[in-house]
Amino acid sequence: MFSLRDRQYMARALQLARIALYTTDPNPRVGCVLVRDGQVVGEGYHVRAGEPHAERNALAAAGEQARGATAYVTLEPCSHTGRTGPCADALIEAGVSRVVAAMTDPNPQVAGQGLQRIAEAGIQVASGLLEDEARALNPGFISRMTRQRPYIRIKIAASVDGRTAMASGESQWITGPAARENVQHLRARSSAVITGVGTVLADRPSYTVRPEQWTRRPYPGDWVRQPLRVILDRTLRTPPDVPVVSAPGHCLVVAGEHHPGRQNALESAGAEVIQLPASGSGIDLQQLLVELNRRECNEVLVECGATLAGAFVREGLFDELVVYMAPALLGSSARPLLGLPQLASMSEKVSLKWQDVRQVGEDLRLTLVPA
Ligand code: AOF
Ligand code: ZN
Repeated sequence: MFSLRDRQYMARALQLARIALYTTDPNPRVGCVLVRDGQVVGEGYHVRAGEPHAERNALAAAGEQARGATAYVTLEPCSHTGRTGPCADALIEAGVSRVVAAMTDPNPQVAGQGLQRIAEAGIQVASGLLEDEARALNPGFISRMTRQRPYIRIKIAASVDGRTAMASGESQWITGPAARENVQHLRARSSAVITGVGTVLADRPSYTVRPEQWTRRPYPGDWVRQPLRVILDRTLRTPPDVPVVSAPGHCLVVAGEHHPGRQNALESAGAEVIQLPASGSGIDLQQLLVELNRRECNEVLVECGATLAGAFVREGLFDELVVYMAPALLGSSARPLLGLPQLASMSEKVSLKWQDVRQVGEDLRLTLVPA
């Protein structure tokens, strides 16, 4: 059904989609290539929500040459009128003769109807070319559309003996500058960064994206949003003057109890404070994900200490574990990778699968997914 040429053009469309990795949120990353008589006549990608979709950008570039062309799109053309009109109609009007999609759109407002409408107009359609690659581009969007929750990535920096902090809590600079810059890229693609108040107090992190400091800056610095910063803080202990509150972007403090005075102080400092159900062990993570789904969060990055990270893992609420491993030993009194104290027998172990291993500067980056 697909030729080698088809694959090459779809690979190019995927490459185009990737240019806007950090900007389309909450929309998916999508690329489009228009080819006529073996010539690329138009290319496009979606840049930001509210702006034209990939297909319209490609059609604008191709002009009249779109007539009779094949459109390669990394996501099924939309059939609904959201912030913009349906791309399916735009392709039909432009007179393309064939549409090849990498995957159908998991958005229930589209879900096959875009390709169906195009086929009904007498245009050849096909779907599923380089589908795995296309899905990997939008894990968060797909998760939100199909599971009504964000894609959860947990990031941990550890020594080779699996320790994340000294017994005192001292934890900064386990990994080197290249690993830390790599984390910046994970943040940049995330809708939200989640942390716990313990980490906020101990490390005073800002959790911002700082492209001006990147040595590898793939796209212009203004092509970056600040992810929503979420602090889980059951008893509302976050001091109003910490960097995570005052830094550029939006900070959401999630409390489990009502403390009007502290809430006012945080709100005056620019944070938003909400209350969610909580137990002694912390904020109800399921409810947190409901809230983040409501806020259209696609990918979320959990950057916190072992206790909170352990809670996400214990509840099975994670899709990816990214461990930056430094060539150092912190010793047996240092803190563990994850707080999972209740595991007692081999049968209770959390099984994972290796997805990727690579060296980043002096450190290793291990990417694991649930088995
Ligand atoms: C496409 N091409 O490039 C993108 C699509 O609010 P809107 O109008 O921007 O619509 C957003 C929805 O459109 C989004 O949820 C997804 O279903 C689809 N995104 N579709 O044909 C694109 N970005
Ligand atoms: Zn569209």
